[in-house]
Amino acid sequence: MQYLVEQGSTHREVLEKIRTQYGDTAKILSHRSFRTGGILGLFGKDRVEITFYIKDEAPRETEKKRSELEDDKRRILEKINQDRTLIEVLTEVRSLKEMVSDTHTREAAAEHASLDALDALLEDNEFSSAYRHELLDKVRANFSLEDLNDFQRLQEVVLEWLGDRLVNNQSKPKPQRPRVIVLVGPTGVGKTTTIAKMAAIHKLGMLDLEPHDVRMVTIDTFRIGARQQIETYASIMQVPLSSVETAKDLRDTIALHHDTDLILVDTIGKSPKDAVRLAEMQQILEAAGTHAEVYLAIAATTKTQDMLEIFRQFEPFRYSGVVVTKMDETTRVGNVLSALAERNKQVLWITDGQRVPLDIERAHPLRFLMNLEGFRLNRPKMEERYGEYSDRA
Ligand SMILES: Nc1nc2c(ncn2[C@@H]2O[C@H](COP(=O)(O)OP(=O)(O)OP(=O)(O)O)[C@@H](O)[C@H]2O)c(=O)[nH]1
Ligand SMILES: [Mg+2]
Repeated sequence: MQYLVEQGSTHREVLEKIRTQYGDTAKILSHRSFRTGGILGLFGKDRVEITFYIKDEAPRETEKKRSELEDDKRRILEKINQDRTLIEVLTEVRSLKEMVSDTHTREAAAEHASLDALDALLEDNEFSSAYRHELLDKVRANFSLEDLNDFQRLQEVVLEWLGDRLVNNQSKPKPQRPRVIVLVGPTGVGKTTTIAKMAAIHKLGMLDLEPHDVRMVTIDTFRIGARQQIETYASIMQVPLSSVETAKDLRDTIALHHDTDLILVDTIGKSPKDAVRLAEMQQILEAAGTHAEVYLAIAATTKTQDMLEIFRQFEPFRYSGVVVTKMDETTRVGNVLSALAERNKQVLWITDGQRVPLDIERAHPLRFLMNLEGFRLNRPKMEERYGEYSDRA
């Protein structure tokens, strides 16, 4: 705070001086009168002195700002009030917004109980959420609210959609000699066992096949146990076996046995993460020529996400079909169906046990559809659509 003093002849004069200079900010503290000049108390002049202080500037600033803000507010309000169009547009936007959110709420409320029930069935069968969404969207697009009341019909149609995705519509490979089938896949999925099963059913002419002249080839020569395993199968089934280590070996073996009907190539189990080894094996397999059919073996127990990753990692082998192994080890097949549908892969064979050669069958949509828990399947209708299916005990 600033203290100041002003003098004058009269009280009034001094006050006026102060007011002119400082306005209302000057606050009077005290005043006094005194005489000045003259001789021996004579001829002197009466004077007045006022002491005052100036109020701090800060409150004035705040007040100024507040009043400025009030002014701005008033100006804006005036502007808005003048601009009726803007107000109308804003009102319109607000009501549209309310309408949209209302519709959403109504739609959510209108989700039919059959859709919830279907979703629960799919989830229970371990279908991936992506495939469940796809199927439910398809139902919404194809079923009226009234149609949805017939849950039995809804199940039948969904089963048909699932089945249609499994139908093997691949063109049959041109018959050639030798037909070469190569089985690749992650470690321990059952490649060697499946090769042995396939060798047996083709040699013996099981599952409506013609008897074939068959040879097995292994490139799994590094692991003693692995070699013994396939040698045992070969000797029990009396199927000739060749071991190859290089691309040249494989090319020579195929050339040497050009009059064989079917050459089945077993490969080394590789972790799909082992990219270098996979690339080495791929180089060897190139020697089988472009006409070799490569199948990917995958266990039915694999999670959807892992299956998708395996599909991706083995893509360089350009496999044309999938063999689903170990179907006996799971009661839920939604994971398999989801992954197959997502990558549009075709299942050719299914294995469901350790018995060679019994536990193998051609993939049939009913094999998967019958495995779905909780779905009511109209078997005669499905067989009409996909052909007869004989389940093995
Ligand atoms: N439950 C069941 N077991 C199977 C099936 N197929 C193979 N197996 C078993 O799975 C195990 C591994 O089988 P392999 O044929 O050696 O598997 P692999 O893919 O050749 O294994 P690696 O060569 O080590 O990669 C063995 O114990 C088989 O008996 C099947 O369909 N169901
Ligand atoms: Mg093996």
